Amino acid sequence: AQSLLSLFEKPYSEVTTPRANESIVFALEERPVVVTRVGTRPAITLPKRPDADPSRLGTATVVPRGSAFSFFVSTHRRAAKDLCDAFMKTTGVQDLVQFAARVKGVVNESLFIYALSFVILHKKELRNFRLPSLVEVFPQKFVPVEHLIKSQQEAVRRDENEETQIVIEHGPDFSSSAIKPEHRVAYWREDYGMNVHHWHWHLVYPIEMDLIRDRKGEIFFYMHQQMIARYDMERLSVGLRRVEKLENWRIPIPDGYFSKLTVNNSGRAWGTRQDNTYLKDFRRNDFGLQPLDITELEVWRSRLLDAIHQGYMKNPNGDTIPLSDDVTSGKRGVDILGDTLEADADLSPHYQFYGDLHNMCHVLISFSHDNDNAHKEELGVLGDPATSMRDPVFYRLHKFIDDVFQAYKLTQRPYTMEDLSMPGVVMNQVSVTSKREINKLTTGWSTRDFEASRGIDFSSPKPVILRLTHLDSVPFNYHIEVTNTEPNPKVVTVRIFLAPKHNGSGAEMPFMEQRILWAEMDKFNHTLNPGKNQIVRSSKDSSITNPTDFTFRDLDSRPMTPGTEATEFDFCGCGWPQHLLLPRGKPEGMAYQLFYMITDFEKDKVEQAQGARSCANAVSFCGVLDAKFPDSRPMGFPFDRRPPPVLLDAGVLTTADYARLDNIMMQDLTITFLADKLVK
Ligand code: CUO
Repeated sequence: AQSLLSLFEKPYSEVTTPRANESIVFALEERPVVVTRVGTRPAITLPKRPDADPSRLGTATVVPRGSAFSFFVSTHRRAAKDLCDAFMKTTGVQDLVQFAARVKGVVNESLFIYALSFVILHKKELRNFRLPSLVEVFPQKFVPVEHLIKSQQEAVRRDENEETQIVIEHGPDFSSSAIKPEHRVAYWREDYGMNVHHWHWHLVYPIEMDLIRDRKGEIFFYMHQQMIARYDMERLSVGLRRVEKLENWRIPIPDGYFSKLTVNNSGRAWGTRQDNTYLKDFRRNDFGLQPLDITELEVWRSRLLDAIHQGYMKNPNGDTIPLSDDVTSGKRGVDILGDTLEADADLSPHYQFYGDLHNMCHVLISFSHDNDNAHKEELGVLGDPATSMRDPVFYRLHKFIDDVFQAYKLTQRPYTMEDLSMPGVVMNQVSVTSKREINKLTTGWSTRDFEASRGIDFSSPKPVILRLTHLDSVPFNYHIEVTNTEPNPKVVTVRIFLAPKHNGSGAEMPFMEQRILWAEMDKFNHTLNPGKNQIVRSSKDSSITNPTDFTFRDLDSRPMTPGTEATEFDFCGCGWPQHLLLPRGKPEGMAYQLFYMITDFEKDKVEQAQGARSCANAVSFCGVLDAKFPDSRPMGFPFDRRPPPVLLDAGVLTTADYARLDNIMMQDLTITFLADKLVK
């Protein structure tokens, strides 16, 4: 198990052993493989064996080593599938480790880590193996290279007996100045945890991988919609307007982006984008892709919008595929739309016709600085899920994508009062408490240490620490008092959402404006006894968060026992970072609202096959591995649709009008940002 973990270390170094005779170990099938971390001793490359024969790897080698690997590029997806297939065919942990150790020096480094992570999630015997944090595997995807190089030089200069550790500090103000307003949210866009989450999300919901993931298209819509809602909350916290969709691809993109990150260890930089860059027709021939014009993107978009407004798609045989979220069997319309728009060539009803809109938008924007390879420049950060959320254009693109989904959602019938209410349940009181304060929450800064020397060879015998500053919040509890007016216990689902109380102009929002700002905070089941019930729920148990991603050191101290099945499984890293559960708020305090809703678990529940492994965290964003999504309602319920006409008839409708129902309640609260280190 240890050697499997070691394969994640130093992706840009050859697989090496410190002593020549250790390479013999690799030739003996029955012996465990020892892949030792490289110290200061000279490295020795392993001999190639026949089973590392490139013919077993399919197209996996088409992605050049040392360059970017992009899951948004179809040829790279094919390469990933071929490598994952080869890894999946290995028999047992030892075989995987031996094979992977040989492949490591042959295929693209990011692709290698992707495929190794994929196989760990999907191979039964590896189910309780946890992935190390991507921050430690690829520090250069999180921290500007100049900081890393400085410490590399320091490490070389260091006396062997020097006791103090080398610490690279990286904070929210390192990569941009205050000149451009967009940089006010840089601390959030460049947050390591959020970018790690996005990488993991695309790993657990990959496209074209021969995997059956329940409601994959729908969760693509929902998870990304929620990220936009949270981005908007963050923007309002720092006095910016809500993000505007990128829908006119013929005018310049006002905001540029310069990540200062590198793709590999040799200093190859990610592509950058100047302010006011035009999108250009794709004309590169180094990716195995056909040329693609912006016109084509526009045609795909109008076909998708036609389908949405007609209420159906057509497959290549001309059959009609109806799009509706009210289905009793088969896929919801939003699920089909997600697969078509993302797009997944295997699941789109007609990939040739509806195209590859979202993926190719990522690609065209990523290459707007060098669309024809004239400058031999690398892909921009938008091309890699581990870095794409750093760039402001990510949110403008995904706001556009979300708008297409919302256009669809508005064609659906509104929920009825029956859909929204739950007879026999009355919510009496709700509040949040944090450090004895009621309805007052606090955010500030915290730091987290990673070992950069796990991912990069600093030629240092001691660990090189990477200390990242990030937004954080003081934990809190929800208190809910509910009366069950019926004589029997009842299982219910509690749904909690957060939104800003005011829009960018400082006004309270009508329902339709606030609707897409509601961010899920938690969703859980609870059994209500007859009479009054007090529910206390910790913010740490949120349905969207992953409390921590494991460092190598954490994993070193909790070795995996191969073959044993974990009872609970946490998807090895997928989940919104706990430290970003709350938006920043303002130093003077900012008004937010919490929305609480109780629904009948009898209506929400989903029959699962026996033995479905539960994802311990972040079920709402990451689902359950090899099982159905555990909530039968459309994702985003009850905010995914227009309000019921009966409520609308009552006049100007706000979310508060929903709270007239007995099973729904709202509560105002304040979030205060202390521009200082947080004391939890
Ligand atoms: Cu996650 Cu576009 O799907 O980045």
